[in-house]
Amino acid sequence: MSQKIRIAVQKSGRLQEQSVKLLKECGISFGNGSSKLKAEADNFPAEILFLRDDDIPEYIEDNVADIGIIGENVFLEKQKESELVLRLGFAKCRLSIAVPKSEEYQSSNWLNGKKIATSYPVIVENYLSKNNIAAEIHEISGSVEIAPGIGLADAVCDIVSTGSTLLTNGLKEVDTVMKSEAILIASKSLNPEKSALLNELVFRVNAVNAAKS
Ligand code: PRT
Ligand code: ZN
Repeated sequence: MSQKIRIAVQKSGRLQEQSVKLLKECGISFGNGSSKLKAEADNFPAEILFLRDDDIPEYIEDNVADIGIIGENVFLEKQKESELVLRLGFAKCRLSIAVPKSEEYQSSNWLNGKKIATSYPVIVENYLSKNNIAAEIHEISGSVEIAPGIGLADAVCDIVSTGSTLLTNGLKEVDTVMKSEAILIASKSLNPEKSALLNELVFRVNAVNAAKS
């Protein structure tokens, strides 16, 4: 019985275009799924699933998808059963602590007793315990950067790319919690046939990336 590997990519958002482009550069051709949930590849035993990035780790853990492309930040936050196979070099950003510009921030001790707004409570919790800081985490799902301005929190921990969003909201970046980029993740329980397909894909991605550099 020949199997198809199920590859999860973001349905829409910052990872979508480059994830699809990478698969196509690997010679996997399929119809674009902006309105669909899945697409069959014509020339590779694969099915592409279009999902919200946050859901991808869970779909892999639940064996609905076999492999997927997500940001390393989401991979670390979700703590699901899957493994990091390859860093892909796009969607580079960092998860950083930012505080109001006027604050005199010397070290992470400043955060003691403070309230931090974030969409990444697990990662922030680890950062706080690693640095021996007792702070309150306030989880919000979007527009984190406005939290200090409206009195919801003293600091934020959010994704930063150019830094202009922080700047417009009167915040300054004071510490990098982690660096992130798009990564390929895979289920830890692929059968031999799917493992072979993953190896083939990794081989092609490496060839594509080597040709670019
Ligand atoms: O709908 P879905 O849940 O699938 O998407 P999403 O809205 O959760 O994610 P999306 O598409 O915004 O981002 C997907 C992934 O791209 C993230 O998990 C990161 O790994 C990565 N990435 C890279 C970024 C950025 N760059 C980025 N700049 N994710 C978010 N941002 C945000 C940032 O939070 C800030 O508010 O973009 C804003 C602008 O950033 P500045 O610093 O350039 O101003
Ligand atoms: Zn998301």
